[in-house]
Amino acid sequence: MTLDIQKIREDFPILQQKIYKQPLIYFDNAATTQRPRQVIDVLTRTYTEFYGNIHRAAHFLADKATLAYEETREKVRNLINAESREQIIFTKGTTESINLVAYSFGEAFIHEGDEIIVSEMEHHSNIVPWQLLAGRKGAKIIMLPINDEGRLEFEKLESLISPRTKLIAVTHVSNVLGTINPIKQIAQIAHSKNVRIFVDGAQAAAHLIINVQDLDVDFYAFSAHKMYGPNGVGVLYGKKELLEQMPPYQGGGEMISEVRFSGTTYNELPYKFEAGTPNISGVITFGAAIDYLGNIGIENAAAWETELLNYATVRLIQIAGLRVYGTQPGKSGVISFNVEGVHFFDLGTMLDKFGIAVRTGHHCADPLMEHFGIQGTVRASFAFYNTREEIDVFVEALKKIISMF
Ligand code: C6P
Repeated sequence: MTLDIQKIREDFPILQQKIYKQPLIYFDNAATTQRPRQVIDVLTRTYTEFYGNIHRAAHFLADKATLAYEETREKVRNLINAESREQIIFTKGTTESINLVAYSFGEAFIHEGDEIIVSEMEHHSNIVPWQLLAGRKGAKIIMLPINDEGRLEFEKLESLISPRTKLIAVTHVSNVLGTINPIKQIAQIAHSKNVRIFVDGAQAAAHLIINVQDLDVDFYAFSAHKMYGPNGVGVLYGKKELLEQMPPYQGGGEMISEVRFSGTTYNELPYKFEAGTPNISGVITFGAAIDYLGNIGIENAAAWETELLNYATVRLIQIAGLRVYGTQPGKSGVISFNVEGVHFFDLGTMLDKFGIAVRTGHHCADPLMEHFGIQGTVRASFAFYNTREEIDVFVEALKKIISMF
């Protein structure tokens, strides 16, 4: 299906404005996407029509809110083809999902001398929680390297796995390079050695069709705000046999079965991992974002984003002194680059004056920057509401800025 991009853009109020008197060009979608009216409306309706605390009260509003909250859980289950709704845990984002697993899986399964393999292209969120765990338990982090194309050297994986390896933590899509990792193959290798696999899907969930059963991953995490949904909502999927063996991450309301001073028993899945009042309006609104994305069609969105990526790449590499990082064929709609003689921060700041939003810096991926011997890059990341014309404006603005240096 060909998307009617102009019509789609009308759904996004924020895209209609001017920044410094220029039409906004929003190329920072890997950081966070914008929200369509259909999603914003549900947030408003939640607060104006059916807001109450979930799973607790006997009244109409609480019932309605509970129903809507649990409906989103079912939508997420369906979106990633999880076996059951008990395996869908709401968190506040990918980062919290990773910390939950690092703490709770770590408590149950990681012991002194154990090893955790983490790839070199990870976001800090998928490095630091494992380092904290390693520090607590006396475990070791082993790095799975990348090559200069920005591809994971996953053929080295087998030789890195030792009898002490317990888990591999890897991103599905790199937020800097756009590289899409062969998760299914990595999971096969891991499982053949009795190792578990955690996948950071923050940059994948809005761009790839995720089927956790087919990928056969043990854990999968993502954030709603990168999927045209609200911020402050994330998902953790986990295999049931593991989630059942893992202790709670946080204590509080809702995660208990019975509390006595002599001892407490815990609630069933997924509530065991959802302590306290969650982001009720956010989760309900996330349901609307999943519907919206479903109507667009993730494969349609991805096809258009790939067209934009290819178009931008062809135009950008013609600029003298411009180097693109991450050149793996078939990558996702993210393009990171530097221009010789111009600092990435200056490029980003001046692009902003043209109304163009990009991200600059290390993108929370210091080890990846170190691999390429750089401090940072400019990163343009596309969504289905971006256009070729925006890329033309972007490239021309970039050329003007470069000519000033
Ligand atoms: N990356 C970016 O500009 P949170 O913040 O919890 O929603 O997501 C963290 C995260 C984890 N993994 C990957 C691969 C990510 O890209 C991100 C978020 C944003 O690249 C903000 S730093």
